[in-house]
Amino acid sequence: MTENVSLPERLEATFLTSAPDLKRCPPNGGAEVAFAGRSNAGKSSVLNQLTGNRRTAKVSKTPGRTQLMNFFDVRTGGRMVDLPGYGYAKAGKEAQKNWQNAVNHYLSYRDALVGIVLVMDIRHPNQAFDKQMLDWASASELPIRVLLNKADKLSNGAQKQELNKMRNLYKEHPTVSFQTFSASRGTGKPDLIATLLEWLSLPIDAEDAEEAVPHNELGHQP
Ligand SMILES: Nc1nc2c(ncn2[C@@H]2O[C@H](COP(=O)(O)OP(=O)(O)OP(=O)(O)O)[C@@H](O)[C@H]2O)c(=O)[nH]1
Ligand SMILES: [Mg+2]
Repeated sequence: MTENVSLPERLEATFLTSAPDLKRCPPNGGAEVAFAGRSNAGKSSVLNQLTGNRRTAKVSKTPGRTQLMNFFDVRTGGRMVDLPGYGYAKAGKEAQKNWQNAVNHYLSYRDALVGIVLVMDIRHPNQAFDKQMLDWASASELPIRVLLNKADKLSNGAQKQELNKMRNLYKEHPTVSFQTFSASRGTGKPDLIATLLEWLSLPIDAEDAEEAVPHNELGHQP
């Protein structure tokens, strides 16, 4: 964990805008951290816990609630972006494909993106989408913090076991880090806030990079 005496207890953030695809995203306005993960893993809940405001991002018992990319301005600088969840089966195939493409494009081409918070349910970690995301982020050398969320659902011992298992699986991936988290209780929040503040103060790619060239494109398997 990062030692920081002046670590804030929360990251104040306000809703900026929603976008259905990359070209309708707001102009770059500082470093962005994206919150990704399977539908219902708790992305929106994590954001609300971080900001200390239950109404920052919508939370639902119905998976697939977040269907647009939602941008939030962090008061101290930079932005957080709540992405639509992967694998929401009840949405029409076409709708699902469209927003998955939008997310893949955003992740592959957004110059302002400096890091990803990948939210998993600690009881079902490392599913197909999670693996793809971790491999892609490693290949792109993009820092990625995995939250093993809903840790409150497991005993301390079982939490540690899952954490060690995941760390072990990805020990060859230097840009990937793991922590347990509980969006309901706030467990793991200081660690995440320290990481986010570090990422959000990173300089973003020069804006003269007119044609953004990704290291590779997410979702396009050879
Ligand atoms: N027990 C527990 N429940 C949680 C936690 N985080 C989220 N939940 C619950 O999980 C459900 C889904 O949470 P959301 O934050 O809406 O999940 P999401 O990943 O944003 O879902 P989509 O918007 O569909 O992609 C809600 O019922 C939350 O209350 C947690 O840490 N512990
Ligand atoms: Mg959501």
